[in-house]
Amino acid sequence: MRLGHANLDQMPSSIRRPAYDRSRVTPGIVHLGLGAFHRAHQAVVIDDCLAADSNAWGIVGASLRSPDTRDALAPQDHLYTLAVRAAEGTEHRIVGALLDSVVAREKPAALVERMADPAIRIVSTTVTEKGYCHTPQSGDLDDRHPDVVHDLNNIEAPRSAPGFIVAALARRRALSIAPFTVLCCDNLAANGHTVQRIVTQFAALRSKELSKWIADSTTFPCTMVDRIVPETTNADRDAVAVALGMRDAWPVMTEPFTQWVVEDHFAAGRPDLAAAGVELVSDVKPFELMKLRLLNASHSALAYLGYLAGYETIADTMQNSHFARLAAQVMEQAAVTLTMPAGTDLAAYRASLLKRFANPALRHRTWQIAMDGSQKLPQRLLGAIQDRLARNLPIATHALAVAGWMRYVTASDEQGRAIDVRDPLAAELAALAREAGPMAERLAPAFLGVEKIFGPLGAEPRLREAVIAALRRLYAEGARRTVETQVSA
Ligand code: CS2
Repeated sequence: MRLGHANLDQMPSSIRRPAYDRSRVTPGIVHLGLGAFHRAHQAVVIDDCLAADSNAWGIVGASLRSPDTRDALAPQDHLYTLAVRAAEGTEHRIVGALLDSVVAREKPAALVERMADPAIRIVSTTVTEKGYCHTPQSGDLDDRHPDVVHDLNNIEAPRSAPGFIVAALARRRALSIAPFTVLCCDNLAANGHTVQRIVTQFAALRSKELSKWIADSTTFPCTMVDRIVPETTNADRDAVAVALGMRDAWPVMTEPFTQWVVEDHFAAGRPDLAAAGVELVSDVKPFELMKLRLLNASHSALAYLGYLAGYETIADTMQNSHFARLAAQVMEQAAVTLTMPAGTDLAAYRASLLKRFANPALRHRTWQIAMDGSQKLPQRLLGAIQDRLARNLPIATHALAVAGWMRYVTASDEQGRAIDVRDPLAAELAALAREAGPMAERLAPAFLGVEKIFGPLGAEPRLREAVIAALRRLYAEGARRTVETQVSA
């Protein structure tokens, strides 16, 4: 039996189901990037909103490239399972907020059309860091990005997220339809402002008037989104089938913790997010930086060094007390670079992160987090390094994480086996690594010279020295011994 509307009452009564009449829900949100993260985070909040509030905020999800999610969810009425995993056990819930899905590559014009529908008042995004076609270091649109070049010449049938947003806003403007709010839910620094800059820069390449209209009438609230969502495996699918008594082709796995902090700045209304536990604030930036520099930075440090040390998951890596201490140190050292609103308890936040990372029920692979490092390093590690250097504070811990990334993207592990490096700059980085050879003195400066990632910081002698020292140890002793000797447990 397959999960679907008609079978909802056949599953065990302990499983929570949509507490509202789905047939009365209408779409109010188009979401770009229909991955597991969206389905375990924003869509669950919207599911709560639909139960508590109006029927007008259902979600139409768009996958920009792959048809896989649509193919899995369409035959089950876009219902799916959220499996919340803790050491004590798993709770299952069926989420109903997703009403329909579109594969952008198949029918780009149809997606633009949907986004231009006056009923759509929010377009939210989780397209990962690289999906914004920008230079992470500067936050500007990369106007030579192949998708941007394509979209500027084919605005009726775009490919990229900024292309779809600009095409749909242009259409709304032409039809005198008020714009939607653009709600970025990716881990970019100042994500709303950054996406606003990217979108208005993109629009300006088509028309100055359009760009001005967007700048004047659309809003791009910043958001801090947080929930750990490992990739779903076939073993997860089997476990969910046992719990439900029926198959779900694409359930999503997550942890109990969830947090969404949003700037309350919506151009065309919003659901009652506060009723669903969202924190609405006037300035998200401090929370975003806190999350990027504490959670995501230490996650990346554990991912690169943990992978090199032979650990498959974050929880496995955390079992080694030296690696757990390394994560704690990255957090402590980043914390002093933050200015938080009064009442923020950073020590409690750090402690909760360490507990979340150690959750043995989540199999979050180091390899998954290691992806796209070139797009992640600036906001996770480099900003904190810059701030610490400005205060003459030591940077050895952060430099070790950066060196771990360098060692990882050479694409050859400590046993000489190939690493499947997924990164838009993978080929460029591998070529630099080949040219430099396995020598810290050559490799570190070559990587630090990649302007798109490091910018002017790459020329900073104190960073260069610290990264060379760390990379030398990684080559000489391996990641495990380096962490075990450099970081006391
Ligand atoms: C992770 C994040 O994959 C990664 O890079 O650091 O996806 C992380 O799990 C989330 O941001 C947690 O909210």
